[in-house]
Amino acid sequence: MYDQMKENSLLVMFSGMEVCKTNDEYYPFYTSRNFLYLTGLDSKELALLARKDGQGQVQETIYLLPPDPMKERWVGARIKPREAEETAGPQEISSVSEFEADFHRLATSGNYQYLYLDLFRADPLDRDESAHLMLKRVASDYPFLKVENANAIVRRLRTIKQPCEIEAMRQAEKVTCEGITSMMKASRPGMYEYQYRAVFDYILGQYSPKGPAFPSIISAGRNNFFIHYYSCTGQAMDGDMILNDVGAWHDNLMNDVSRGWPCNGKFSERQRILYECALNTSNHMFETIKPGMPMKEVDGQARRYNAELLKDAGVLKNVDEIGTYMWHGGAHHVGYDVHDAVQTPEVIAPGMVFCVDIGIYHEEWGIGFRLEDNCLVTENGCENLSAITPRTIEEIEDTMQKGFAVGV
Ligand SMILES: [Mn+2]
Repeated sequence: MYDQMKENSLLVMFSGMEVCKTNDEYYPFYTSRNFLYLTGLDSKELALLARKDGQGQVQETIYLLPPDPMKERWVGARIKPREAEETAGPQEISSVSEFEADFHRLATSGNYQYLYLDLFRADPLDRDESAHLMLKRVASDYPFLKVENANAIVRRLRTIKQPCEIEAMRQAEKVTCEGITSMMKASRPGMYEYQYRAVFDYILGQYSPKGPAFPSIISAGRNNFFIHYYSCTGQAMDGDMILNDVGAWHDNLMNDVSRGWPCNGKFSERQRILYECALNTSNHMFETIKPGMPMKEVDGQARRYNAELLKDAGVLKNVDEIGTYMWHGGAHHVGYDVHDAVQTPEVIAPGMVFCVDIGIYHEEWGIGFRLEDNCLVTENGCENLSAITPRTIEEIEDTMQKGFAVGV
């Protein structure tokens, strides 16, 4: 991080504030992923202040919430300086009550020209985060500080996963696999989408109190034609495909896996035709992806290859009309976010992890599903991190015949 910052610069990162839901209730707090990435600290209202001098020397201070026995009695213990030191390893630990005075002293010292802030917004109308509020204060009180965007630097770092992050993702894959295979085993005509979701959540609950890594998409039949469907109210009828698009996490790293299966455990002829096209396309991509390949070719090649297979199968007349059946790409990076906040690379490199997502939606036949796996790019090729979750027709049908252990 710091070697990419200019000399004579300050960096301020915030962990974030709770957002009010109603009256005195707040939404579950979610620490800024970039703060978490840099510090490993998962708690509200913390700050990191780093300063880089003219010789490139860096000093870091972490600001923690001060001890407050009465508040802690209600909502649990706050992070203690010793814990922060073990996790984040900063040179100094202080209290958030000191942050303003410390920043003022550094900003007016004459030693610093630049201030790095994490200024991402997904939408121009999004509410101000702590960094945006700070930007306004800096513009009025310290106009001589030139503001730089720390977000761009952290995105570049997050593009390549570290070995410990890849290991955490492997652990998450095991949990997701168990969650999906349990849904397959529980599956039967008449089951409601929310019952499938309850099975998935039950399994994840055996491994962590945090639940799914992102809102699960689980649908049946024609609901599979809503790409991001969350209501989970529908019922699977005999002959319907089930679609899931779900993920678990481990140490804040997550995965994103989709499978499709017939709710009655047996692929129909038409389901088989379409599923084989998706599977063979996915297999082709895992044989093809390697360092040096342009990133946009992942979706591009998958589309062209699948179009040829669908044409050979007699489903598609003209390969140019593949958009009738393939409604989305799916080569998004995954990591600390399900759509990971990386700098989308031009070219694939070792250590990247992104989804290979082949979706086929045939409205006339009433069959829609996607096959989404997590691709880790290696030195010479790639590895399918989610290969353990049943993906061939035989594997899925065998898994479904094994029946289910949880009482639903
Ligand atoms: Mn997905």
